Amino acid sequence: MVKIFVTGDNHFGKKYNRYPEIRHRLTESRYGCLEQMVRRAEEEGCELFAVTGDLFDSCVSVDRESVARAARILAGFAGTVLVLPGNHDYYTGEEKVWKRFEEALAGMEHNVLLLKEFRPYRVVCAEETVTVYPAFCQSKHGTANNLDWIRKEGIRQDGTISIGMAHGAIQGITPDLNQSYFLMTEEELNRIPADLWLIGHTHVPYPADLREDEDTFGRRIFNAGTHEQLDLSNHTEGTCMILTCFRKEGKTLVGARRYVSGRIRYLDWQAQIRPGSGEGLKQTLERLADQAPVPREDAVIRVTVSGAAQPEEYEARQQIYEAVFGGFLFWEIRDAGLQEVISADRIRREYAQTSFAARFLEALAEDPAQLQMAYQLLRQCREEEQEEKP
Ligand SMILES: [Mn+2]
Repeated sequence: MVKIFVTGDNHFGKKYNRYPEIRHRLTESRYGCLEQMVRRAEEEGCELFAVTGDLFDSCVSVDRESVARAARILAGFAGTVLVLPGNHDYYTGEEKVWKRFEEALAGMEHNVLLLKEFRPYRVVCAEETVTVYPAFCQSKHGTANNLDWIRKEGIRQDGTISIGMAHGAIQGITPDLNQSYFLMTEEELNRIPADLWLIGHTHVPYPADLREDEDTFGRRIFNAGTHEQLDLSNHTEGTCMILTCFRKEGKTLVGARRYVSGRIRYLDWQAQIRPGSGEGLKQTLERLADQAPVPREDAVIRVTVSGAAQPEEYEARQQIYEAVFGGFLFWEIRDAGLQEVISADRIRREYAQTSFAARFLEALAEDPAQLQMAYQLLRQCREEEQEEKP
């Protein structure tokens, strides 16, 4: 038996330009999670720790200390670490990031294998020997994947556990509209008789339905996803996978579990304020805030607010946002779609009682949504009229 801890798309060195105020916290958290993952892998008795590409965010812009820090954490793993270059951190021999990585490793005791040649790598574990077939990237984009050498050379039938590792999009699983990310098909992977495939590039986990408390059998292709969510558009908790491989009567069985490794979450929320629903702006937002799946200090949120709020709440909306969301790591509000509830008082204040506008609006008083729309329309007309006046 051999156990493998699988991660990928870690993107160390990501600049977080969208969040300059909390950049430090976001960067630190990615390293903290990696430390936790190494500890967890050891507790689980994993002998291999596999990184399926994009350990680093860039080939050129990750500074020496940031690279060394990741190297140090990986070097601390008791077993063997397999590092596959991805498309963000591709390898041709010239890239700064890998020079820095290897220089850092040279100064420490370690068991890190940078998979930088298209050849089988053999790793001897306690009960099994493993042969790794790396299809790493040599550029940021590629129309063809790098599986060719494995197809040509073939998988050795020598009693070892064979692990294919590749970085790129998987047809039907990763969006790759221009087919520029080393696209592979599952069928293509299945035709190569490796015991299992560890794939990187897709930031969400595949298979998506692995359990945390129980092994799932029968799958051969695994993509762990990023270890900590990267931004609002990336819908994941931040996960890794723990695989247990057994040899039984000449066959290899693989049990797979997921492990939630991420701490910081990016949450994109929508709040619709409905006058007459009995729940105002503050209450609606508080209810939303209470649904955060992680402690507030670990959540980056964006809230899009629409509908209509009572005048007092509308007036004080900025204070309400601060009071409700102040405890979050970062919050931003989009409330261009939020309006003020139109009261009869207000209509009387703004329009002469006998005017068409006032009568029109009062006729809609029973239907707040319609009234809201009509009021907005009339206000627009008035504004346009005023603009046209010289
Ligand atoms: Mn990638």
